[in-house]
Amino acid sequence: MRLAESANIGPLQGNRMGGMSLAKDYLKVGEEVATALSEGRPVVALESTIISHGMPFPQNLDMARTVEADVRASGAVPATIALMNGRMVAGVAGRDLEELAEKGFSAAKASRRDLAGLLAGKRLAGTTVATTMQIAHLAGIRLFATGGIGGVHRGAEMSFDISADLLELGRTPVAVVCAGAKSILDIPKTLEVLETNGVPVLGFGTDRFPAFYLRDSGHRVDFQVADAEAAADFLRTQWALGMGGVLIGNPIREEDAMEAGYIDGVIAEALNDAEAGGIRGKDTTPFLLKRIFELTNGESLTSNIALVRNNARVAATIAVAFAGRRA
Ligand code: PSU
Ligand code: MN
Repeated sequence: MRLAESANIGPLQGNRMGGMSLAKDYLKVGEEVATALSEGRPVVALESTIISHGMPFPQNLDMARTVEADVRASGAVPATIALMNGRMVAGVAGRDLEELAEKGFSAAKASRRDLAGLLAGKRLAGTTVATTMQIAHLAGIRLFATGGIGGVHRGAEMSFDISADLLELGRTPVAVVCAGAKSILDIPKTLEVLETNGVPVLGFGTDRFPAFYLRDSGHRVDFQVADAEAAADFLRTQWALGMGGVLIGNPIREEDAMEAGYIDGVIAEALNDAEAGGIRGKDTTPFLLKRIFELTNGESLTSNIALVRNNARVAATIAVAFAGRRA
């Protein structure tokens, strides 16, 4: 079955302006990733804002390496994605990965609107879910694992702060495996905006949308998929129709989850601190994550790493199922 072509990059395509002009001219795919893709083998994209802005050094570097190993152990090739030296890189490795982890907040955070500016400026940047989806799609990668997506912030009716992740999911045909969204966000509004953008939300082995540190947000998903084969069938259908992204919620394992009353209190305090500090825009999510880490004495990080690993394994098994029956 041929997959419908996506017009994701739109006006850039076929628009020669001298020198580099096709989006793919700005793309560097690592050798191992390129070989796997050309042979139709399963590949899983991994984002890097979680490395630069989501976790402290050196645990972020350790997490990045461990998650890559998890993807491999589940039968797929990992492709960590970031911006480096004017290129979108799919397959960041070795010293480059270390540099991104060490730089932390002094690396840029690249969402969709930042992409051209950061490439033109040859900046080092972690890519958000939105930008990682864009780059994965350009490279030909269909599955992507992360921790949590960005969403509609609490108080968005005043601030209008809605993550570009939700719009990207509507337009770019990549499946994002996540542990739901944290309650630093307004989860019901996040689900509404996903619906508006035509994004199906699946529950992997559950009918509940997970809430990151918690297995259940109290909200339902649109479709429950029992296993990787069922998820792969869903994706094949979605993309045969020429449709965009899919969000797959994979709940944190029971033993890694946090206690609801406790984490809700911590999140409320972090939100107060953000308000008091006048934190806005793209700084909001990194600030809140850092505060939650501090307020829990690092306990949130342990859960966070556990859930990212869980998502990487599930994304890899879905990638294997997807590649299997496509071949
Ligand atoms: N949620 C997390 N950890 C993260 C992020 C979200 O638990 O690291 C990052 C992801 O890269 C996500 C981005 O795409 O924050 C969303 O940022 P914003 O709300 O500014 O769109
Ligand atoms: Mn925002």
